[in-house]
Amino acid sequence: MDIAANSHKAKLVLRQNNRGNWTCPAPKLYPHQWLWDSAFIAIGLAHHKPTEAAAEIMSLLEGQWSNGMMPHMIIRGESGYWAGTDFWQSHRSKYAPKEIATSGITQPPMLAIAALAVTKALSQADRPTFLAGVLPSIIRYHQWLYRERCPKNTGLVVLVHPWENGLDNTPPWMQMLASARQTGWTKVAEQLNLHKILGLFRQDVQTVPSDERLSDLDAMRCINLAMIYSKKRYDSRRILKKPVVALESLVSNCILVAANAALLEMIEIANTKPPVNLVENIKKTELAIESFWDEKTTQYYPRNYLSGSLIKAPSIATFLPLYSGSISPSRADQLVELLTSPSYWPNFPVPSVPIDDPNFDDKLYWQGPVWANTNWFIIKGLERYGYTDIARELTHKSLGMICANGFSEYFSPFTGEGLGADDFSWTAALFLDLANSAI
Ligand code: 9WN
Repeated sequence: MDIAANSHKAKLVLRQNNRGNWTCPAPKLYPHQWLWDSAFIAIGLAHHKPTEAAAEIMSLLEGQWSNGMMPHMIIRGESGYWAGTDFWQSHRSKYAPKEIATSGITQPPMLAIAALAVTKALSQADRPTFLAGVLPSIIRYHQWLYRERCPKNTGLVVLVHPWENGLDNTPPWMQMLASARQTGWTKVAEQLNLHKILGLFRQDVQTVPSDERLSDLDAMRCINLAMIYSKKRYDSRRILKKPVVALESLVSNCILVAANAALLEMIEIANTKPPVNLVENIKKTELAIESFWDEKTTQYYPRNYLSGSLIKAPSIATFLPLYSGSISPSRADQLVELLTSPSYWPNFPVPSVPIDDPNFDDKLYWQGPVWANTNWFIIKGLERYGYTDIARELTHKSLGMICANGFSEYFSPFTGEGLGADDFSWTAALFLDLANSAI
C-alpha cells in the first residue's frame, strides 16, 4: 500500500469537501455540517493544517444553543438532504441560535477530544486565543449533558434518538425502537405498510443503493421521533418526562469519559480551574461504565433507560470501554479475546455487528460494515491498554483497506468493498491520523 500517495488523496478529499470554515461529510449525501464528523475532520486536519482544524471546531460552536446543547447538525449546505430547516424547525426552541438553523438533538461528545488534538497541534502563539474561544463553550456543553441528560444523576448520559448515538441503525437501538410504544400516525402507517411510500421520497437511496441504508420502516420511526421532539421544543426535561425511547448509550458514555479527560487537560493547559460540579460528574461517569458489563456473555451492552435492563444485542459498541480507558486490565483482556475471535476478525476487521449474529449484514450501514471511526476508537483503546501489536495490525489492515478501496463511508468486512457515500470526510481524516502514527 502506498500511504504517502493515499495521504495526498485524503487531503484532496478534505479540501474538496471544505466549504469555507467548515467541511461537509460527503457532498451528495450529507451537504450540511455534522457534529462528530467535524470533530473527526479536525483531528485529521490538525496534522497538516492546524489553523483550518481550529476553524472547523470554531465553526461548530456557531451552532451551539444558549443552554449549552451542541446540535448534531448545522443546516448549512444547499438542499439535497431531506432533513433540513423545515424538518427540524429549531426556532421552536428559545435556546436555538437565531442566525443559523440546526437540528434539535445532539451526537457523541467528540468535541473536546478534537479540540485537545487541535490545541496540541497549534503553535504556542496561537493556543491561548483558541483555548479562550473554545473552553467556555465546551464546558457549557458538558454541563448541559449532565444537567439535562442525566436525570438520575448516575453519571450516565441518556440519549433519546438513534441519530444521537451516531451508529444510527445499530441493533440495540433498532430493537428498542421496534418495541417502543407506538404513537399517532406511525401506528396506522406501520399497520398499513405505508412506510414503503416513504421510500419513494427518500433522497439518500437515490445516491446510495437502498440495501446499504436504513430500512424504510426504521427511517420512518426515526423521523417520527424527531417530530415528537420538535413538538416538545427539544426540551430534554419534557422529552424525558414520558420518553418514547431512552438509552444509556455505551458509545456516547465511553466517548464522554475520554472527552472529559481531554477537557480537563485543556483546562490545565489554559491554567484555569474546572467547575466543581463538573469534576464530581466526571468521576461518576468513569465509575459507571462498568455497570454496562454482562457477566453471563462477558461483554458490554447499552441500557434501556426505561426498563433499566441491558439491551443484549451484540454490536461493536462493546469495545468502546477500551477507548474510555476506565475499565480494568482484566476486562480489557476479555474484550481483546472477543475482538480477535472469528466473530469480529474477518478479512477486514472490525465489523459493526459480529459476522455470526442474526442481525449481521455485510452491506447494511451500522449493521455489519466496517467504519473508519469505530476502527480508530478500537485502535486508540488497544494502544491505551498496551496491546500494541494488535493495534498495529488493525491500523495496517484499516489503512490497507482504504488504500485499496477508496475513502468510502463504510466497507464490507468480507471483501473490503467500499459502500455508502464516496469521498467521505471522516474516512479521509482518520486515514491521515492513523497514517501518521503508522509511519
Ligand atoms: C443522520 C453524517 C452522519 C453521521 C452519522 C451517520 C449518518 C445521518 C443519516 O451520517 O447519520 O444523522 O442521514 O443517516 O450514521 O454517524 O454523523 O456523516
